[in-house]
Amino acid sequence: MSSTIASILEETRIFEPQQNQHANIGSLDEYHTLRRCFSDDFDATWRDLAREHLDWRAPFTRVLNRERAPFFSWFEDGKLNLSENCLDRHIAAGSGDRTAIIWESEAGEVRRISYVELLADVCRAANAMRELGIESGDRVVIYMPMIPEAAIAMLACTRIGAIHSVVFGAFSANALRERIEDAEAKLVITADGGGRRGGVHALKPKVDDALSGGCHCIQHVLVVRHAGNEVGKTAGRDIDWHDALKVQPDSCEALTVDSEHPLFILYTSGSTGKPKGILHSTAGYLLWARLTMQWVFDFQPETDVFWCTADVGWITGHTYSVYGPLACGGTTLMYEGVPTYPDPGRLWKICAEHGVTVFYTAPTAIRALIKAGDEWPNQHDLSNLRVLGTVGEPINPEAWMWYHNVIGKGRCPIVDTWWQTETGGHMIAPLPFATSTTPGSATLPLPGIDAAIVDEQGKLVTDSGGLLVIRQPWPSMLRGIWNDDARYVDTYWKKFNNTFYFAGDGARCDDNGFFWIMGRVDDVLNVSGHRLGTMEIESALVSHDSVAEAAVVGRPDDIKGEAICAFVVLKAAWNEALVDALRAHVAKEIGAIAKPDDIRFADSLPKTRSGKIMRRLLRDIAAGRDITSDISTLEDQSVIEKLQRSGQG
Ligand code: 7RM
Repeated sequence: MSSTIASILEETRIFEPQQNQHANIGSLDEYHTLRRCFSDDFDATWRDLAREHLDWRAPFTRVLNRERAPFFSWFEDGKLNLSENCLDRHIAAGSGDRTAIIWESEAGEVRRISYVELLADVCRAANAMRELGIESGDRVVIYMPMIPEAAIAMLACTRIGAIHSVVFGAFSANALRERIEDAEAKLVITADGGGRRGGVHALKPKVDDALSGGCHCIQHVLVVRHAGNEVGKTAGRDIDWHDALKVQPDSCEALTVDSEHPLFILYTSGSTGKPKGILHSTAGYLLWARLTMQWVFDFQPETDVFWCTADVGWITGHTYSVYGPLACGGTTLMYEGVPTYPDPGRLWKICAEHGVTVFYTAPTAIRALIKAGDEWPNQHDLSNLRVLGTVGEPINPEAWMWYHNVIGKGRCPIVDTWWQTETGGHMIAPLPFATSTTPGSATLPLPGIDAAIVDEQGKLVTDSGGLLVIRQPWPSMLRGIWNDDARYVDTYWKKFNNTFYFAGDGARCDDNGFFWIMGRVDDVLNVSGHRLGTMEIESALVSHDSVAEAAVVGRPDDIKGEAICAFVVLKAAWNEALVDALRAHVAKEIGAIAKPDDIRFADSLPKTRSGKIMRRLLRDIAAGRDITSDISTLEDQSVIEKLQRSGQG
């Protein structure tokens, strides 16, 4: 058990919610009433919410179809367009001049884009894509820095029914190629580069590299000029985004699609080597993005300035940097740069300058900023903040208390939100003016979400830890894994006979019914809130010429939550240069975020007699802990001592 989890379990402080008459959900009674609506009539409650919160081109006739469980469909026969719900709808309601996106670059440049301007750009981009032959259902890969064009490209896809797949800019050319090929994308939208730590992070060269090694499905590459770095141009394939858009009309008829029309694919790590293409569909995802904005962030589109620091390459960036705020007609802030540039006060300076009211970030960022010292936030006026959120990993009570006192000055509720790429939006989280909070607990399942903790047999557990499951479908649930129905069933449903969704997390429920998330129970690591598969990193390592075998585990890290520790068996003799070479190799195969923090060399890996790598044992060794696992099945007992020594010096 990590030190974070240990301190969480001893936590007893409780913070009562403040009174707020203007809150969207202003009391625990209201929360329970809404929950009761779902337990009284699940379908009718979802039906009413979907009718009220989305703009439909044609009404749906059926709320939830369970006939093909665990493949579910929601709001069948309903027709709508997502970009119309996020843009045209607010303009028609008179909010066209409201700022949709505030963007700030690392160098301090600021752009403010109104709903009217955003719609015009989305339409031009949609028209340009249509001219390039992109049709409804085609896949478009977006590989961009955090600039408004990333959001414009996403919305433009939805305008014409194309399915986007955003690939995080820090992923390598090889990782990009793998995703393009799996999705069989026709188009890549990228930029020359992005601003990072005062320099330029070049993206287009990585696209060139990815495409040179395959990706025959790609017909065109649209390139946004942004960072000003020199990039090559392949005639006939590469097209300048600005040139393509400026000749297009600023209106574009939105394609009417079915509720279940695929909206996007987002690759995420699982417990096998190959990333999974998580598939989301239109209406259900959009409904939940909007509702959770209103419930969990108490979002008030007329007055709030919402800032989610996540990159659009992650689900958090999809739902809470782009779709959630825009579905509500509010203002979202995008920052292109690192949180500590030019100094550790940067995030707080942005909050002060743009009057951010709701701020959402990851515990890892909070921990890094605590280390920098209180003088940084204290230099800035944070009085506009009213709700604070965290996501991505368990938050340790020390970080929670600092966030509460130093950033929120004791007056902002903290919403610790548990959810996943697969869930599309928040699942377990406090409502800021209704739920009492306690450091380290994500508190209660949202209305409509039937979360529970069960044992390996699927039996409810009450007073101890167990596996987190969701017992009823919800509208923003994943619809499958792209091109891999069997893996969808195997990963999420098989464990409990196709009746419960298995999240892959361990959790515990306390006497108040509050949920405490304990972390992954599978071979998925959470490094700085980024999800990485151990096998993914292992396959990257063994693809290096010198490596015979590798095992990767996590070990606790004060800042990152988890650090990556690799145990490597070499084919040939060891030499000093290998550590750097292997780290660089992993960066090339996956991306810098997957570089092992520790590499330990060994003669062999600890295995059971049936040949399974004993990961729990490796985790103890990586953390420098006493060995807690049963080693009686270990084939060769002498490897333990050698492995322990491998970390010294
Ligand atoms: C949104 C996101 C999902 C995994 C999930 C958990 C962990 C996320 C919390 C959390 C404790 C939280 N999507 N996780 N939120 N653990 N408390 N509030 O992160 O697909 O990238 O990762 O992240 O293990 O299964 S994700």
